[in-house]
Amino acid sequence: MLKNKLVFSLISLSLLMGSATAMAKTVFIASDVHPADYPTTAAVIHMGEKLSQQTDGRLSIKMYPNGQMGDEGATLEKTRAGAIDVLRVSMAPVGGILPEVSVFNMPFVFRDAEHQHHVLDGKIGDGLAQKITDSNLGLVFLGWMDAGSRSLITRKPVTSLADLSGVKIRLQNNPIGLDSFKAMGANPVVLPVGDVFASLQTGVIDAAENNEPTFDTENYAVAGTKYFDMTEHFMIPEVLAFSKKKWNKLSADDQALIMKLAKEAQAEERVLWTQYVDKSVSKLQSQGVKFIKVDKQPFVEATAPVREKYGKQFGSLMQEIQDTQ
Ligand code: BDP
Repeated sequence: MLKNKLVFSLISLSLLMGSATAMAKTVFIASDVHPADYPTTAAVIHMGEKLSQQTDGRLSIKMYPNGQMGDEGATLEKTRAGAIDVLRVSMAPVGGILPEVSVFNMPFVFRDAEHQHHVLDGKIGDGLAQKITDSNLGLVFLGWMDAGSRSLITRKPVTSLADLSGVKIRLQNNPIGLDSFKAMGANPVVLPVGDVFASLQTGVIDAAENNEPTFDTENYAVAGTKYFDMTEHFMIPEVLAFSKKKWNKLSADDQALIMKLAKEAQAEERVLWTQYVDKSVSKLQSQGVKFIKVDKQPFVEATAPVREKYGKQFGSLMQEIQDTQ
């Protein structure tokens, strides 16, 4: 009788412990300013699904899209502080805080997407990734994501520097970006991406600059900017990062798994990106947006002093990027 009782309590104890371990679930909080179907967000959501499958639900990712956790400046701070675990953010604000990794924010630094991929996938990309992780930013670099190239989003067509003169244009928070637009004769204003639509509508700004997907999802055509003037002045990659505070508490196996899945998310996002650009271009065209071919040469020349001024702080990196085939 006593023996039976003992066996019974041992069984219930182990059941209890079993369920206690099963309940030790960790949900990582992820943030993106873009909607859930945007390439960056979709790739991280899928990464979370795979993480959950591969750990039997022990680890998972809960995505807060649409800037629910704040604008990029705020989410960067929250990730540094450990309140957000997984952050997808533009390299522009990252370079704003950590100037030594800001080389990718330089105007006309990449020739095209293929050139950019070769740089990111090679030793230059790896070196900057390592610098982000090793810095006091409080981030662990997980991967790069595509954001294509940025062009002008205007009310009137812009094909020359004269057309851009004095135009109040919204920029991300990065000194290289601001100096580039000053050098091109515009009047740049820093605003979070979420404030651009209202600022266009109320006339606080005349113009924006971005890639086709953000032009589409942020609804700038509805706010009256119907021209996409294809200067392709910036090609700023996206960064996927983990909060160092949380990262340091994970086991080496979990870190390795997250790293592996992040690399898969990076590759997946590249595919999603090209598809989404096509979809956005069709949608923008149906909204009456005109895509304007621009002779880039005058814009390249106007921004030469910016490459000169900031280039020095990156040592030989500018040259190494140009030399990358
Ligand atoms: C988009 C980037 C996003 C930035 C936004 C911006 O994907 O990370 O917040 O531009 O202009 O292309 O702020």
